[in-house]
Amino acid sequence: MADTAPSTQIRFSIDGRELDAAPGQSILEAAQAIGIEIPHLCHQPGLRPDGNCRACVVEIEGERTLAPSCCRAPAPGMVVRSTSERAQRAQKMVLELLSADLPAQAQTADSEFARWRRQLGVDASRFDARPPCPDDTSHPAITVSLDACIQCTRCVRACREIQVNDVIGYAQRGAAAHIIFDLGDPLGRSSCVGCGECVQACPTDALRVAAEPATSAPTTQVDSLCPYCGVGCQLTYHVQGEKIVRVEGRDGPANHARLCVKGRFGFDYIHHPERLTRPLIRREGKPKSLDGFDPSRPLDVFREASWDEALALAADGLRQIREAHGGRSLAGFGSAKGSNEEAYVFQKLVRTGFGSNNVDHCTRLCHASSVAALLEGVGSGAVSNPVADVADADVILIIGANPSANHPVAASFIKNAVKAGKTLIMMDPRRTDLARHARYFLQFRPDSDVALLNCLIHVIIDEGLVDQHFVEQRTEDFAALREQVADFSPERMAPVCGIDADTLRTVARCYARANAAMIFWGMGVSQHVHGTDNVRCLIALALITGQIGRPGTGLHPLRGQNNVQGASDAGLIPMVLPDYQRVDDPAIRARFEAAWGCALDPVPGLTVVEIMDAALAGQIRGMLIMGENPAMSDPDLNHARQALASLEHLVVQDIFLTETAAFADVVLPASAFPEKDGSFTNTDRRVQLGRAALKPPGDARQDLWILQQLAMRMGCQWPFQDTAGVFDEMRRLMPSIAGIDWQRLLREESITYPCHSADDPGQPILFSDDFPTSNGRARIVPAGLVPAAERPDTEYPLVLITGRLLEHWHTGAMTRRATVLDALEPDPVVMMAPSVMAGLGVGPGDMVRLYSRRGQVEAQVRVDAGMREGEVFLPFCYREAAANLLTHDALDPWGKIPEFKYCAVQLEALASCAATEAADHVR
Ligand SMILES: Nc1nc2c(c(=O)[nH]1)N[C@H]1C(S)=C(S)[C@@H](COP(=O)(O)OP(=O)(O)OC[C@H]3O[C@@H](n4cnc5c(=O)[nH]c(N)nc54)[C@H](O)[C@@H]3O)O[C@H]1N2
Ligand SMILES: Nc1nc2c(c(=O)[nH]1)N[C@H]1C(S)=C(S)[C@@H](COP(=O)(O)OP(=O)(O)OC[C@H]3O[C@@H](n4cnc5c(=O)[nH]c(N)nc54)[C@H](O)[C@@H]3O)O[C@H]1N2
Ligand SMILES: [Mo]
Repeated sequence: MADTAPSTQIRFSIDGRELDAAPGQSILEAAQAIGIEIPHLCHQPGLRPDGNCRACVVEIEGERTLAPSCCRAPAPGMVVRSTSERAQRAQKMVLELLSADLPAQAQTADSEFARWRRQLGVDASRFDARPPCPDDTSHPAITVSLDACIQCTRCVRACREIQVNDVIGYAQRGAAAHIIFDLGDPLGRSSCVGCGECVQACPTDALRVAAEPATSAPTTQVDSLCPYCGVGCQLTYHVQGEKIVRVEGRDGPANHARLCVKGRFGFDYIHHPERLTRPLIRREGKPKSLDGFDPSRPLDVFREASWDEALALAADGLRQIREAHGGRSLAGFGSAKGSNEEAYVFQKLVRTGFGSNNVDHCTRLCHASSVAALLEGVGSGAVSNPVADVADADVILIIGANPSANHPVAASFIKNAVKAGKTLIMMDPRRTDLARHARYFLQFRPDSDVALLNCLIHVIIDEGLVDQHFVEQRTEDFAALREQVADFSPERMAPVCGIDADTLRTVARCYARANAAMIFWGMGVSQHVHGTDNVRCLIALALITGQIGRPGTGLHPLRGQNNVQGASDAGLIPMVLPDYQRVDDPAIRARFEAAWGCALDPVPGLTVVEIMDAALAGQIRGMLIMGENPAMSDPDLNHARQALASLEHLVVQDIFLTETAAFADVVLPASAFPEKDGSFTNTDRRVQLGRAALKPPGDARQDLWILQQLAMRMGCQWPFQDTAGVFDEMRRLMPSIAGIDWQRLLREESITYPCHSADDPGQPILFSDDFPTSNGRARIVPAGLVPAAERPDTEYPLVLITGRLLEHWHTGAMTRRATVLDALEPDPVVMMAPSVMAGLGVGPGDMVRLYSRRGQVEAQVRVDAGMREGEVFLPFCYREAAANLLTHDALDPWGKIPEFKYCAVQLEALASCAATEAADHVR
């Protein structure tokens, strides 16, 4: 060993053993690396060493005092003793002193602290205890027992330095010192976002999971992933009997053991009493409607059936329509919450069993415009660089995204980067949490992205900040861009986008001059009738400045669902087969026809909103919808629900009786995320493994099994034995994952594609040499100004922005059935600026009615100083106030994405509505 150790290693000895420490390693860490455990409490891997508890003291030869090994660096030749009598006496004394204050339950708990006490043989303490203090149970997820706190400050560092939420602080001095939340508030009334990083850090259970059962029954641990967003956090489920009792972050490449409130506390939806456990068939004569529909009373509308009966009915209905009207009269919505294998099998079922390309999924409502612009510009629709690259960036630009709420763990790495000195630029009509970390926050007018971005491009060209070499060598059509943006001077654009000319210049320079600058964007960019144009501008910005193809640069559309990247890759898209291979390319089609043994429809299929329109027009007659809830998530719901109701035959495969299931003829109860094995692809293009921790409840079945049963009954003969078998077929047809096989995935847990061969480590950063376009160059596509489809007017004077809340997932199907999440955000709210409230004469908590030309909803007012005047924000997760009753289905012509982020509404205080109604009544 000694010969091979690099010279930078520091050789020393501990407890008689020679060892090498890497530069920067503490004595404690070096000892741990060779299996010597020194007691420690305030030290936690990943947290800055603090050295406050002194449980880890060791004796160093030649030194008079003991040294804390967690923050002491070894020196060459140092002789350290961690188990000498003197060191151990001190370690034990620390534990005994700390034990004195602990309440009884903390003495016996299975905490890290209790384990150290047992290990060192410290039982009862000889010292006087502090007077006990009552638990703080104000937070639905986390219980605080301050008397079990040993002031190790791990929670403070976890909250401030890891998650950068700055909720936990340290108050007073000496014996009175204690942790506080905000200014000494109860946790439940503080600004805590419930990420639970403090719970994971606490060694004494002073901060603990509120709902965790006190029983000491054995738990099994299953390594898996988070089922919510595209960040792709790795986690471990702790299972007791048939229940998940706790979730812990795992050290995955995308999360490094961090989680957010949903990933940590939002998993008990799977145990909700409304879980579907038996196949359901609509009762004769029950109207397809949401009026009076109650998901807790399925038998009002449906009757239970055996799998045989339900599957036969489901498949027969579809087959009859296919036989009578052709494959193009059927359509399927697959799921971005399912695995890659499920998505692949779903699109194969539609393409070979239904007989058309009418297969789509929520990507259409999400980043369809981004993907359209990216494929056109750089030849690949996925991100160019992973989130983790923020550590290599100098400038981070975020536009139209709210990562603190929607990609919270990614947001924590962005905040870490800002703390490390990187410059954050944020652009959004709404000031969201992350904006307080931004050097430049541009609260511009919604709908004016092209004006804003073209202006930045104008400044960059005007001031000679273009990367000429990059533009000449790697791109085409720069001249057209120069011409297009000539009129977009800061002075002309300032009034259009609401940002002053100086700021526009400063920000353009900041981005262009950075050594490495990275762009993230979200739905605020993509969900517009000019979504594709918005993204064209972002691509142009990166291309003309050469901010792409290197670490810390590039384009990152933050992907939403946990597997929207993978579902798209697997072919849940009407124009392309798996791996974005066009269905209208005869050579590609021939390849798939040979592999699948049947003829394929050469015509690209319809998209989500087009399918709804076609259903209403009688052209689409039958549908299979798996793991999507369009009766809540589609725009203009009155129209979409009418379309669903008009289908001759609708099969819904879900885990709950959703609003969409209310229109179903057959409902098939499926497996939830923690009940299945499968691969999932995160926003960074990392393919990762989800593992089953539980069996589906009752008679619910695996999604993959259900899809294959339907396929078989529609005449498909498939050879799949298991999930791995499906993946194997996928990799043979998808060049970008050809190098990933199931065994490798099991071994490595996370592999980034493109990965072409078994020895390809995967490519996290794309485009370093060329672009995957026909000539290897990126195409610069200029964009002009296109207004939103429905602008405010005197009748509907306000702009409605729809979006998300941290605690809820989309249509609420899962999170409103998760105890903690629903307790945190139980009621429909609409956010608005104080001035809008004053204008209406309403206060926080008052009810208002929102109207658009298409529908109306009622919600509670929430004051949001981050909103601009003239705009209101409504989350779309509440079925009793479904935001999409108000939105409209105007589409972006390229991405076919609806304009969820902009329509015109009117607001009325409900008290005054009531008064008007009463007056009407009297008349
Ligand atoms: N908690 C939670 N997390 C989620 C989800 C969830 O439902 N809940 N969903 C997941 C999914 S699928 C997705 S796609 C992502 C979405 O994540 P985000 O893209 O962050 O989502 P949104 O909240 O819809 O919108 C982002 C921002 O767009 C801004 N915006 C509105 N109009 C405009 C405009 O004209 N221009 C610009 N530039 N910005 C505008 C809004 O003010 C808002 O801050 O989140 C994922 N993560
Ligand atoms: N107004 C407005 N509307 C929007 C948006 C917006 O910003 N504003 N955003 C749009 C965007 S970006 C998106 S991505 C869409 C999302 O729209 P959807 O995908 O329709 O919304 P989810 O609520 O995520 O639906 C997921 C469904 O899958 C079910 N499910 C969960 N896990 C499983 C599983 O393992 N198996 C099966 N079979 N089912 C499962 C859930 O119960 C739920 O019914 O919404 C879009 N709609
Ligand atoms: Mo999304």
